[in-house]
Amino acid sequence: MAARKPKVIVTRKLPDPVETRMRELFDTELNLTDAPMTRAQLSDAVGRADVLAPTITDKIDATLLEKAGPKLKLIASFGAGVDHVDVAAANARGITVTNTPGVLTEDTADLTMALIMAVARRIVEGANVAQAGGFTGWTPTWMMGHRITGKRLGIIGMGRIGQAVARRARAFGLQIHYHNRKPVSPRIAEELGATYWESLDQMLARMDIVSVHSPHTPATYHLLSARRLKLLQPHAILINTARGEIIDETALTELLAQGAIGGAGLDVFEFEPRINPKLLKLPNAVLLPHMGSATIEGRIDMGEKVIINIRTWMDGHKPPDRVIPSMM
Ligand code: 8YV
Repeated sequence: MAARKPKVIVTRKLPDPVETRMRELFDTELNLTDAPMTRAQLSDAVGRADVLAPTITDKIDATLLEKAGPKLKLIASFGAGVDHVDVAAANARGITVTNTPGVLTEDTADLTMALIMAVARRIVEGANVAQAGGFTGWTPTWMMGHRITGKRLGIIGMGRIGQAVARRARAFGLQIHYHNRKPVSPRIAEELGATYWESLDQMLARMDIVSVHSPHTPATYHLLSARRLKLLQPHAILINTARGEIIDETALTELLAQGAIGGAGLDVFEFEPRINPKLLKLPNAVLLPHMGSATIEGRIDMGEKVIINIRTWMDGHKPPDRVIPSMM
């Protein structure tokens, strides 16, 4: 890498300390308005930058990458998921792709537990009543939800976040089950008291709560299809803080409306930011606007990782968080 500072184009507004440091280290162009870049602006950016620092709201597909200039060598994405980047197409052009794993694990796991509690204990419904001045006095049978302790939690995808959820859930007295491409190590399985299910279908039919923690890849698109969703027990609660595309949202909405599934806690949506209008009206669905990693600490740590990846590349080394297509 030449001594000059690389041109880094950041597509969205990042936390101030991250942006300031990026300006110190690189020839950084910031997005001061925070409006998502249009396709034309993204094309221009990939044409001019040495490094693009995008987020989930930027679709970096093969067609866009055809506009990449010869200088573009690194896409340092701000976020763990990389389903918005065609990593294979980037790699084919000699462009390295990095992400920010690890630093949003605990925050996402916390939000997952919050959604489990919110759905099972009807927290949003209750808060809405109280805040609207509708609390007219305690009654023995009003606002009853379901006990968490002693129930079975089925985790789909036992990577970092799945395991962080399992640790928390165990402390809440939940029995941990999981489906993953392969079992976790015996040490982790023992620590979590986790039961492995090779067959997702078998696991789904037995769980009280199911939580999704896989990446979105062609293999996990609609992993929870209409057929699989119908395997859930009528009292089951489905949680998704991973990616909306993993669940057939239309089928889920229908099944929730029919009472064939007990409830859902969703932080992500299939056609984000659009949410199925029918889903918006369901009292047994708690919906959040993709907030899994939205802590000040987490977002600064994510920015730090972006900086470390760019800096390492700039110094002629392999960035630590390279995304290898076979790992996805
Ligand atoms: C990020 C996420 O905030 O990291 C991820 O995969 O889903 C979010 O929590 C988002 O991706 C930022 O680009």
